[in-house]
Amino acid sequence: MSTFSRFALPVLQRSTSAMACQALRACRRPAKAAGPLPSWLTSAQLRGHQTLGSASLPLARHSVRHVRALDEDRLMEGSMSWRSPNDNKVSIVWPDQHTSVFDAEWLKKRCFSTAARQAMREELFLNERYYWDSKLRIPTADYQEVLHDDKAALAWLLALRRVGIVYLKGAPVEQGQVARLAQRIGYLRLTFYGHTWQVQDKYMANNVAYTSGRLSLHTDYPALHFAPGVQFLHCINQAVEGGESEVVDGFHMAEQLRREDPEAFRILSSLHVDFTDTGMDYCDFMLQSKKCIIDLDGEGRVVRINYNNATRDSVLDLPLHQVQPFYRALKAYVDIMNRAENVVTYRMEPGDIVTFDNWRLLHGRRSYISRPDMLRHLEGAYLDWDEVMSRLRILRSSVNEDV
Ligand code: OGA
Ligand code: NM2
Ligand code: ZN
Repeated sequence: MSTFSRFALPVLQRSTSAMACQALRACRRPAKAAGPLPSWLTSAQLRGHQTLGSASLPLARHSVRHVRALDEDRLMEGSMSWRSPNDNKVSIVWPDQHTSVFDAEWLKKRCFSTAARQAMREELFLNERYYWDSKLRIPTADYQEVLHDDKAALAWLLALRRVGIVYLKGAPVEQGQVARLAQRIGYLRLTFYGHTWQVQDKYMANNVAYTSGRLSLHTDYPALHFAPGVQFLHCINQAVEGGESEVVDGFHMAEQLRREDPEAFRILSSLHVDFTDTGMDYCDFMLQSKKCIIDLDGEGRVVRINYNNATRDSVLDLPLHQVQPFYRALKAYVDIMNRAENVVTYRMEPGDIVTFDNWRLLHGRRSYISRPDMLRHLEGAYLDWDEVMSRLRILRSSVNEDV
């Protein structure tokens, strides 16, 4: 394979780079800066029947026009020859005279050039994000359409991935809807708080979320080393007063921190802090975890935010000289996320479901007046990104086949 690939690379590079440019142009639209939403993600478009050809990454069809060997000194040696017949196949005659026939498109997708690998990675993982600030108009779709129409479901999941938050309207005002939505994707993520969980002001609350108090901006469940990737919250009953929701784009904030205070960014993305959660719900639990507030991948890109003051442990396992730098760095990040220009505020009404990327967004709620006869009630559920991305890929191929 490697002999073949090294030989194939220069031959395929011309057509592949054209393909990659096209894909990259498509990716660049959800650019890493706040601004107006790309047209395919506006609420108006999501509400209607969006055609998703423009939202997926187009891999144009190419024919193999000509093939030539460049500087393959050792590898060529007359040991292979290429044919590019009109059926868009590439044939290789190997030194032992057996022939391999490849579909040219299949082969191009497996090219080792940087651009081709980037295009393929983007097609599979959709890692390019659209960053936003307080000006965001949250993409909105119809709950029933998402359940019954594959195009609407694909538009929902694409926006969930790119923007990180999608609002669904028109759900029945009764429990069970977040589970139905999870079934549309695959299955939900069970945690110690149950398959789904009821956010209400509860007697002897085992979590600050189950009070009528304010929840400052947080991600859910950093006490789990593998925190849930996606969260659904369905409003069944809203408070008479208070209870508004707030969200910020944690990735966008992290990039602001990286620019404005690189030392704080370095500290938050390298020091591990402790999270803890003890109690009894689905069953009894005593969780401990160690996480960076900002998780990076091998190439230094932000991939997950872990931040929840309610479960950040008072045990801080750091050498003394790192304690104050850590708090200074955390404050720098929190100051950015509390800037009015970064926060989106909305108020959920019965029948609304908010779906969001729990690895990326921080969310909170204002305190509310709790009345026993008008109990505020949200039902929540978690999913993981693997299952969501799996459904997104399936929908993308089936919807694109129908076009
Ligand atoms: C939670 C949460 C939001 C709300 O339960 O973790 O963030 O509006 N709830 O109650
Ligand atoms: N609830 C809402 O990290 C957390 O404790 C998030 C989880 C209780 C399921 C809250
Ligand atoms: Zn929460």
